[in-house]
Formats: sequence, C-alpha cells, structure tokens
Amino acid sequence: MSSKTRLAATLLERQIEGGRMSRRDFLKFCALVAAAMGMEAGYAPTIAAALESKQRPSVVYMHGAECTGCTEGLLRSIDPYIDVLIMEVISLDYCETLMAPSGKAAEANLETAIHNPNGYYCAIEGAIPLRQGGLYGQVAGETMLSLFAKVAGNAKGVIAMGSCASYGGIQAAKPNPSGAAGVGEALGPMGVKPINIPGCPPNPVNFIGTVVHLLTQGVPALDGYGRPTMFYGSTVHDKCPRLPHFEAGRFARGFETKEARDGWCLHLLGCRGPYTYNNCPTAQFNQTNWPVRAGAPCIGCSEPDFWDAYAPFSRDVRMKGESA
Ligand code: FSX
Ligand code: SF4
Ligand code: F3S
Repeated sequence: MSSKTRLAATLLERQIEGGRMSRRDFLKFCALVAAAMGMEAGYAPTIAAALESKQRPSVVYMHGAECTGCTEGLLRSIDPYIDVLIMEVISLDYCETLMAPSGKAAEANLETAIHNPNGYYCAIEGAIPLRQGGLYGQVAGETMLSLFAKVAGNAKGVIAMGSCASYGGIQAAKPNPSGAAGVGEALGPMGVKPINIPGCPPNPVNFIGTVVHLLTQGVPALDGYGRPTMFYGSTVHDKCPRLPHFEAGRFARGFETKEARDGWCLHLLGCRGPYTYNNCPTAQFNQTNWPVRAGAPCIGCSEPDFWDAYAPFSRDVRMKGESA
C-alpha cells in the first residue's frame, strides 16, 4: 500500500470512529511523545491539557532538495500516527506531498497560509541550492532560496527536518554542484535560526516531540549544532545494546558472521555510533528496530559532516590512536 493510500485508509478508519480520535488514543499519543521527550509518563496529561487548550497552530511544510524520505518516515509512523499530528494537534496548511490542490490552487494555498493573521510555524525538508542565485532548485518558477526565505522569514518558528535541511546532507556531498546548504547556513544571513532535527531520515518522534515542545513550552534546549538535547543529547554508542561487547573487545569481523548475529560490536565494520548523537537505540523506528540492532553499522546520518566525512560507509573509522 502506498503511503498516501495508507494515510487515506487510516483517516477513513478515524472517520468511521466518528471523525475524531478517541480520548484513549489521544492520551496514548501524549504518553509516547512524553517518553520520547525524556519525560515521565505523568507528564502526558500536561501535554494533553496544553494541546487541548490551544487553537491548532498552522504549519507550512516546504520541500527543498531531498529524497522525501523524511516525509515518508513521518507518514509511516504508526505510533503516534501521523494523522493524530496533522488532524488533531496542528493545522497542516501547506505540504506538497500531502495536499490535494496542485498548480495555481496550491500556490494560492501557500499565500493564504503565510498571511494567516495568527501566524504559522514553518518546517523545511531538504537542502537549499545556493549556486548561481539558487537556480538549481525551483518551485513554481521561484528559487527555493527566495521562496523559503519568504516563508521561513515570516514564521513564528522554523524546524529543519532531516540532515539535508539541517546541514546540507547528501545534497551537499562533494562536489556539491548545486551549492546545496542547510537552512541555517542558507537563511541564517536573513535572520532565520532553525531547530535542527537531523537524521537521514530522522525519527518521526523527534519531529513530533519538537512540535509539541514548541507548542507547549517554546524552543527546546539545543546543542551547539542546533539539535534538541532531549533527542540528541547522547551518542548512539552510549545506549547501544552491543556496548558490552565493545567494552570487552569483542568485534565482529564480517556482516555474515556468527559474531555479528550474536550481537558483537560493529565498530570494525564501520560503525560511527561513538561519534553520532541520536536517540535511535531508545526511540527506535516505529518502536520496532533501528540500524545497529538490525545488523547494520550506524553511518552517522545525524551528524553535521554526514555524508563526506564518513563515506565509504563500510570503512573502519576508528579515531587516530584508538585500538581494538
Ligand atoms: Fe531524504 Fe529528507 Fe535523507 Fe535528506 O531525509 S532521507 S536525503 S535527510 O531530506 O528526504
Ligand atoms: Fe558502539 Fe557501534 Fe559498537 Fe554499538 S555497534 S557498541 S554503537 S561501535
Ligand atoms: Fe542514523 Fe546511526 Fe541512527 S545511521 S538512523 S544515527 S543508528
């Protein structure tokens, strides 16, 4: 089932339930977001009360240079469901992947959304091409650079969704022919300071939790790279289930080995977990699994120097002087 079909089916289920989610599902959503934010379960009713007491805030979601993997990851989030976010928590007033209008009608929607008298939040997925005045990335004949400067510049808050939007990501990999850059670098000179939610793609709970934090408590605490510390405060390595093997010097020497299957450390197979800040081991994707547990090394997808600093990804990346 395609993501759009799946979303439609989910929304239909909700409609059958009466058009709105049940109280139980809403509280479950709040509990999951609280857990991802590192809060105790008792914080869920606070989130619920704050969300219920406010008018649903408008969100304008822009697509830059990217693969749409961030949106795809978000659409496939099953717990919390994406429809909870876009139907109950926010008012998603512009998103090229999800909206029904196209062409002139879509452009009119954007104009209406950015002139909302109550203001709006802006999420940007993807990098922004800068070379030759931004010529290599255009939407409806306007460069992403000029369009995003307008949309993000007037927003109450800006979220850079994914590593491309945060730092350039693979779009900025050498030789970076389009001069792609992250939102902070491209729009910083215009006064835009985004909250970065890196990852290629990021975990949907990191995005949803950030939206909830913005709505309930304002801008969350950020690290030096603009990432919320509640999600990016420790390394993948710190909470990795293979860590006891690392500490005991037990390293798998091949992917198809008994040692790799038995949970031995993947550092010699290229794992960048020790240098990568993200909550994958605890949040997991859809609370199901994550790369290292599935047997693939962490490739550092949420780090500012991802892609070039780590490629090729199967390379042994022990730091100078580090032994195994
Ligand atoms: Fe793709 Fe998003 Fe990677 Fe980038 O993810 S999953 S290339 S971070 O902007 O769509
Ligand atoms: Fe650290 Fe990676 Fe080894 Fe896990 S597999 S312990 S993240 S080096
Ligand atoms: Fe990315 Fe590493 Fe997590 S590759 S998804 S930060 S395990």
